[in-house]
Amino acid sequence: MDDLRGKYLAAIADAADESALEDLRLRAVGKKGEVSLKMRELGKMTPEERQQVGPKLNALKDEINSALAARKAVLADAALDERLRTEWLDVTLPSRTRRQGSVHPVSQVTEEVTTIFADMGFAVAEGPQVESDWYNFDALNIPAEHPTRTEMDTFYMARAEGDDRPPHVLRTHTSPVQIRAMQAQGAPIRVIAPGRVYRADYDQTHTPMFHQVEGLALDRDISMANLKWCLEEFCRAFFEVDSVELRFRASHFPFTEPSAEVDLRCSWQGGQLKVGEGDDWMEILGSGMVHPRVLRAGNIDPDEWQGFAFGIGIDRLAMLKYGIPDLRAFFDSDLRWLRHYGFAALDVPTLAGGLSR
Ligand code: 2NL
Repeated sequence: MDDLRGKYLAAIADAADESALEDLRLRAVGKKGEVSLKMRELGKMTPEERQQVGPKLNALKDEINSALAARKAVLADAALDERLRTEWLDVTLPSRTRRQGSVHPVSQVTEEVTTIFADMGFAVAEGPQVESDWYNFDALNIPAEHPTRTEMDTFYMARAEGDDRPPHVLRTHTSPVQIRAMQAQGAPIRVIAPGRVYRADYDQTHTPMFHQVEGLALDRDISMANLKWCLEEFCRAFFEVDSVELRFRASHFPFTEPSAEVDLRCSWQGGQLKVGEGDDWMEILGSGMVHPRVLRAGNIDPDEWQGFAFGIGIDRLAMLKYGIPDLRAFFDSDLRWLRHYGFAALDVPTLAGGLSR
């Protein structure tokens, strides 16, 4: 027993790491360890021998276990000391030079548009980008057989196997946000809904994700005249010119009646856009008087309330105002592009302080 004690206590004191310790533990007091085997021999002894040897073996086992625990603590301390010695940090070193972030032109223009309409009393509404087909299509008087509903034009979400309900879609416009706003607030109402929209289209002038702002104003006697003033005022403020001229062209959308596409008088001299002068007309948005069926979808009585709605492409506005030639570069996340076209983070657009500088 003294040999065992001497052998294991010395080995434990010498163990270099935790795995060596575990090895020793198994060899000494593990199920088939030397001390455990000796304990099994107790069964063959006489009661007198057993009374003598048993307590000594138990004491030896306790002694070895204590030595194991003590050595383990010493090794852990040493490991921590080693980490503290090697993993240090000089907190007095100067920090990394600050990189200036920038505001994306889409965010900048969204802020500008929001600021202008907020000044006219429009609140900002938000809603989900994954919509039910009812909010995206039915509520907007877009019939089941309408071509925009096909997988050619719209991104459909997958349904679980065996789920036969109509699939959700990635919203193709922010109109569903306004349907939800009508249901939640009722009339009168003035909201704009800026945000991401999705259509299955990719070429020189289309990206599958782009940005739109829609506007909606409902009251008892809102007319096309109010729409025209609102849009003129918007264009004047947005393009930062003293006067603008708009041209309303008859058009057709399922959700408005009558409907009009709106052109802005401009000139293009040497690739430079000038708004409010010249002999060119540039289409900038679609609009109209909200269709009675769409009002009903928003739980609003069309015999009592009426109003206008419009939709503007934000990305195109950004290209026009800031002279950005290629739409696809908008979503490449190229830092050189962002530094070139981005805006200083703290230049928040305000009507009093100027929209852009
Ligand atoms: C376009 C056309 C438009 C609307 C969007 C709208 C929304 C509701 C009710 C009625 Cl809730 N209309 N939105 C109306 C007319 C045109 O967008 O060409 N946008 C770039």
